[in-house]
Amino acid sequence: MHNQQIAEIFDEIADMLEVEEGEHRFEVLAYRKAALSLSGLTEDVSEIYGRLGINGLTEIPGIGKGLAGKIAEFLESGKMSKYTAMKRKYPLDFKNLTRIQGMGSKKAYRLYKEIGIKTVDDLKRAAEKHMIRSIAGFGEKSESDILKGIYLLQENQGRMPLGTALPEAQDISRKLADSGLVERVEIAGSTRRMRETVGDIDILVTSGSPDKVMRFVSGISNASGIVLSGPTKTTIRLKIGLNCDIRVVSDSSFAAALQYFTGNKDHNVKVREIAIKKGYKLNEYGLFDSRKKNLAGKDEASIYRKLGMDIMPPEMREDRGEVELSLRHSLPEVISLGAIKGDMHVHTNHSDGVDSIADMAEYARREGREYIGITDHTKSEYIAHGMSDMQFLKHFSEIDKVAKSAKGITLLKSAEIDILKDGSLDLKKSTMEMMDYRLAAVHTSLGMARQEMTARVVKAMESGYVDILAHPTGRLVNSRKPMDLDLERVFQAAEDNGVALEIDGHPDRLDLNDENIMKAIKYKVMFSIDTDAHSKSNLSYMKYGVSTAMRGWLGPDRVINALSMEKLMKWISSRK
Ligand code: DGT
Ligand code: CA
Ligand code: CA
Repeated sequence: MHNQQIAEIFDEIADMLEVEEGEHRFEVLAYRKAALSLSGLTEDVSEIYGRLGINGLTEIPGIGKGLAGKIAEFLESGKMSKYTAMKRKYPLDFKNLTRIQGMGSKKAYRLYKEIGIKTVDDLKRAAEKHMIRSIAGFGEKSESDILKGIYLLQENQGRMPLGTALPEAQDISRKLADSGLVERVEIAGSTRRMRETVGDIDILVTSGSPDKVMRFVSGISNASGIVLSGPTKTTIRLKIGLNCDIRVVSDSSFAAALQYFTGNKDHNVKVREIAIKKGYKLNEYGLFDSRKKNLAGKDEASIYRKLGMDIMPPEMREDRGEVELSLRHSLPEVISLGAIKGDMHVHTNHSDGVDSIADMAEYARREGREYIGITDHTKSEYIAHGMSDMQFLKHFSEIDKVAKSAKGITLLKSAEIDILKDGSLDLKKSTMEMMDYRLAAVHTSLGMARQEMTARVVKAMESGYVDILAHPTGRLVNSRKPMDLDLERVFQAAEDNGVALEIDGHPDRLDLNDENIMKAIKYKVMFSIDTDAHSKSNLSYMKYGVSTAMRGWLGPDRVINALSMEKLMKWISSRK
């Protein structure tokens, strides 16, 4: 996939433009939007370009003629001259430096000018030697924050966010399926379990000619090298910076191999013990009885069945009690993608999204949604072009206008209201009363102390003007720790005030995460599983939210956007 690569280059150009004299505000924004749009795209830009040329590229939201030319240049030559030229002037690793919490491109550049810091390693060494605190504008606290941010990044090093790993795994699977060399292809491992980060991708195939499959994957364009190559297993190094194991298994072993390589390991160990107790042997080749006959059958379900168990979705296979419950046939029912009817968190080009209200509505309908709530930012989020009360009035009439002509989908008026430092909300009550429902979130002063931060969030929830608390902890996968919050108090406040907790399905967020969902379920609270989409293609992020909910064992009866439109409206008015 070139999309991610080009998106990263565009983001880095935006970083560099940001530190330029005179700030190229609109250019920066254009590059950021383009990066966002590319990273959410399901089809590889090289395929679009191959089929439709430059004109095809300009059809991508956020990509005009100029940027299309740059993409084409990169696809043709592997280089982008603008990037190369700017990089000469700014030889810093902006991409990784700006991943450190609180480190923007301007700060990074200042450190480069002052003491020549180019990489995260340089910065770490300098901070450990206390060289940062004496630089104007930094100080002791920011030095220790920088170090904390670096340690957090390094803890997760080597694990890739699911939002990058899954599209890559799907791309490789599709290429295998199209190769004509394989019969069955399945993604396994942590990617199939939809864990929020992935250590390596695992793919299983069946094939009559394993040697050809091994040769095929060695030459695949996703690979930057071969780590290991055997007759039935190849490990390739991917350009995105992750390994991928591709295994060829026989058709009669496929079900057992899929069960085995899906894991996780602790789940497997328990399932194998159950097999042993029944006098069987379970491994990646099959489920064998005492006469070595393979009983595994065609699919995983038949393996679990023969062991006296109910099958559970891969998302639940983490040895958190699912094996024991499955043996007693008392697994809880969990939400599934098919049960989702609406999306309560959607941005448009009225704030920091890429696409229009009408386009978002049309795409949401194609994704199978019956209703969506438009939740653009409020004025305090000025970087995201948040709107004032006045602007919201116009915005609402715009939504109403689109709603009239939109077919097969209902549009709801809402906003992602900023919870300000003192816990008050960023809009007038009269504006909030015009909405169908209200979603609120913390976006600023994320470093507040625990007591203060908890009081801030709880105060907002008690206002009577918050229906959904969006991305409750504020964490970002692999790059930002959750806010310091007393979550038990927040969950209690959600129960007391009838506020739904969001499971933000944006793969950078996944917030609440699986563990917090398990804790929150113990309270009488409802949940809202949303995409937080900033472009049409982001509307497909629902799968990440739903899988996170499944990993947290959330039942469909607890999800407001699994309700019909009428029941949702009842829920909203019941809490007014
Ligand atoms: P990752 O790659 O760290 O994100 O996590 P996984 O779960 O994909 O782990 P990986 O790639 O090492 O192995 C894939 C699956 O293979 C794992 O989930 C369970 C299975 N597996 C690996 N090693 C063992 C083992 O020693 N015993 C058993 N029973 N299963 C194993
Ligand atoms: Ca793996
Ligand atoms: Ca593996």
